[in-house]
Amino acid sequence: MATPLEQWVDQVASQTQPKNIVWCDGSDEEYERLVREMVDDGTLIELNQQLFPGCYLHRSHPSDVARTEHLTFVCTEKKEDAGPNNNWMPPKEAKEKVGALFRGAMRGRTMYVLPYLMGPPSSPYARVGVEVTDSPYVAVSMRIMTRMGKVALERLGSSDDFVKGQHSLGDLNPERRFILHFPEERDIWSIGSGYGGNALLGKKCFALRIASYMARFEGWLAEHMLIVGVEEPNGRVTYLTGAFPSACGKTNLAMLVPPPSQKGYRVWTVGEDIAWMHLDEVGQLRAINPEAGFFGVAPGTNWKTNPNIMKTIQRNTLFTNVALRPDGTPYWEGLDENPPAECLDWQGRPWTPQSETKAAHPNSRFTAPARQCPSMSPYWEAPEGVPISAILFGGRRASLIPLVFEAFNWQHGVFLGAVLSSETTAAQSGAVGVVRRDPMAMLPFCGYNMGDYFAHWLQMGQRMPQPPRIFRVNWFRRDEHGNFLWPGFGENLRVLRWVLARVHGEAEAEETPIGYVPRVKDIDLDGINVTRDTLRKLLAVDRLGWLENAGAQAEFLKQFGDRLPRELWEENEKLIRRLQSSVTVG
Ligand code: GTP
Ligand code: SPV
Ligand code: MN
Repeated sequence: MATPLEQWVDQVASQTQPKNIVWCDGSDEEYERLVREMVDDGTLIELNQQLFPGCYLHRSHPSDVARTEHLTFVCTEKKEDAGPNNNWMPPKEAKEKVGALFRGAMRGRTMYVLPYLMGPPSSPYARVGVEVTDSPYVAVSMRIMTRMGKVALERLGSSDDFVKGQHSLGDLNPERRFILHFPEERDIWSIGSGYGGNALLGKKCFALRIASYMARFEGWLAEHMLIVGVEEPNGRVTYLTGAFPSACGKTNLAMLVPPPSQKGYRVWTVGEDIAWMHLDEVGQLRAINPEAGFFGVAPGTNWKTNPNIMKTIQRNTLFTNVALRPDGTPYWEGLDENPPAECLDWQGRPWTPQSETKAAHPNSRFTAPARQCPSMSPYWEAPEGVPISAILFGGRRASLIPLVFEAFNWQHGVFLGAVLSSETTAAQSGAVGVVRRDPMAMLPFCGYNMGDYFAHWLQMGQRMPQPPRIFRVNWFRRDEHGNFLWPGFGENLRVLRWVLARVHGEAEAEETPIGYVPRVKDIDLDGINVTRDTLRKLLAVDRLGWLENAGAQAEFLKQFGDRLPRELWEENEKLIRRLQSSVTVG
């Protein structure tokens, strides 16, 4: 008798007609063979093996460089279950329309079957997915990003408890590109893109969109969050998670290196993009990182801003859409103070500092094994996860949003997450720098109606005797000349220290209409080039600006109609009342 997995693979094969089928076991030999084949056919370019052993460059199709949210769909039976936050097609229509594109799509190509595990192998929270793909680049990337092959097959056995993902490069034409999710059947169909979040189906498609749907029914949370442990000089380690939209600093915060003046502090990385969080038997929220690798943003990454990731990506790393220097090493904007005199840009064209285009694509990325990161926590694969004491919501905001403030309570914190806003980045196709609301940094990733998602968050709070404290952070506030007011990166530790002190009841704060804001004296400015005056600006609460903002928040929340929990609407009303009374007094 064929297993459910074998039956499904047969079915996809008869639909897509590959010339052959390769079941991947996840071994080193298999990885090396696939890499060799891709170097031979030009899919990968070998980098300088003395300086970057095991590292390769991949150039994607120039129209296929970021997630395409307008081509991403959640196909629930009922439209309102997908919500205003998702594009929607009826499942039957979607399968007919996109099924036509899958028909014969793998002719002349090899189909790779990739069984994978999201979560540490020993964790009760780990889940099995299987991706079939005609892209060997996807196969080797999934080997880095997940626990792939034998370990997943062993876990699955002959069960049908796995998330099915079928992927084909198709013809890479955006007109025929679709990323479809069928959360009610736990299926993913992706065609026409080879790019990360569109094609590595374990990541955003499974671990966020499908998993968030499962989590709602099963009573847990699947979130776009980093997970980090901060060790203080006394040895105490406190774990927190942080939801920041794409390209807003999760990877950097997850592996922060304290500046020299912050002696005795240490940061332990557990995860840098996705957190699965469950309640343990005493109602403590615990987080696991479902991934085994990093798919991180290259531009802006250097030995000063993030030495830990720089160490991680010196070997066994795939670079996508970065520039190539004549000595066979990778380059991107912000890597060195001085750009190379000449190189090949991300499309392989000659580039010099005089060129008007960027050398690397703004969303160029690296794919690297997490275990190579020097700051990985000894508990990063702990089966039960790490206990979470605080949750940060952050985004890029040039004005209005203070460096940090704390929610009054869980419900107010959920509200802060629900109205999270950020300026858009190159991580998704479309305009960059436009302010948009991105609730919990999950707008592109929530696999169901966000009104229901907010209700689920509120409910989770009621199941926790001591829910994590919730904070809003913003490293990106600017002065009138457009310069960042806050140096960011390692210096963000100074903000985390206030967060920890609040968690442990060791710091005071000023109660303002928007939440608890630190006083200037509460943030350590020793050994940093930030004046008390600048810090005052960073922490300022512009009451009139906030009143206007509350109006915009109301508009945003309205779209969820009767699916919006009444509590969140009330939080906005209460905010307005607090602001109004303080404006007239002040
Ligand atoms: P995704 O992988 O897209 O989910 O992104 P991410 O949230 O992990 O973002 P990442 O840490 O890769 O940072 C994205 C960009 O923001 C990089 O260019 C960083 O150099 C920059 N960045 C990160 N932290 C800071 C900071 O504290 N201040 C400033 N000014 N820039 C930062
Ligand atoms: C993001 O865009 O948030 C990423 C990269 O982490 S991707 O996997 O492409 O979604
Ligand atoms: Mn991400």
